[in-house]
Amino acid sequence: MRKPLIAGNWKMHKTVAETLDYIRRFRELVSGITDREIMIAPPFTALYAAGQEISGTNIKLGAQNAHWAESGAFTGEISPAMLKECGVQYVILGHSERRHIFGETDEMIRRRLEGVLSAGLRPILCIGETLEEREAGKTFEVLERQVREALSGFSADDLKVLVIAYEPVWAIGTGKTATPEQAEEAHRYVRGLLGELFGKDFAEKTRILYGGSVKPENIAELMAQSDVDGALVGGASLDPETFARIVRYGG
Ligand code: G2H
Repeated sequence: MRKPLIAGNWKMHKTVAETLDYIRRFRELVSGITDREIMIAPPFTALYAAGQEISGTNIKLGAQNAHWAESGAFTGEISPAMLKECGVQYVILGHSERRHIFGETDEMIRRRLEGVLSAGLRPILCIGETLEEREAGKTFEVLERQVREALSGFSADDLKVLVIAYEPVWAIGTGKTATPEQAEEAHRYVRGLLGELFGKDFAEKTRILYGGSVKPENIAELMAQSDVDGALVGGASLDPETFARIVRYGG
């Protein structure tokens, strides 16, 4: 059984003070929930304070990226070891904003993934096609390339803690959610590919989240799909009440 993971990606939002205020409200709203994992990924600057504030709660901490090296001359980057010290457990990698705005390549994402795994952290590998690619009938081809390249050189054992997030680029921050059927079709494809690459058992155990304009109104129908194991939520995770409604879907 795959335990659902509902993860909030705050992107470049919230100061330390705003983060602490959010957590104080949010932890009350989700206390007692144990049948699904809950994660928030504030910006780097708020991670340490967030880690202190959520300690002892059922909320896990995520980061929005990580460099591959432990330390070094990499101005502007943050290492997995630094994140771990803040209490981070999950690291989002290869988000489409990193790929498309900041030029991250599949190879860079593979290296970041390696660094995250070596530090004992759990990567959430984001993949997804653009509108142009979907309309050209290349969705599966793009997903295959992104998965194969990011995961090349790793074994099923290395990737035990891997989470994948399918985020169609055309659905991100646009208010346009993939239909549950479109999400399921892509998730099923990715699970099949994981089976081919790492075996059926691995594929059955690996969680695949959906991301792209998830909100309280559409989470339940997305989660009702058999291959959707959670959500990576951007805009709708910024307000504690709204995100708590998403976390509590179906209940
Ligand atoms: C996709 C998602 C979170 P939003 O980027 O990763 O953002 O829910 O705002 O579409």
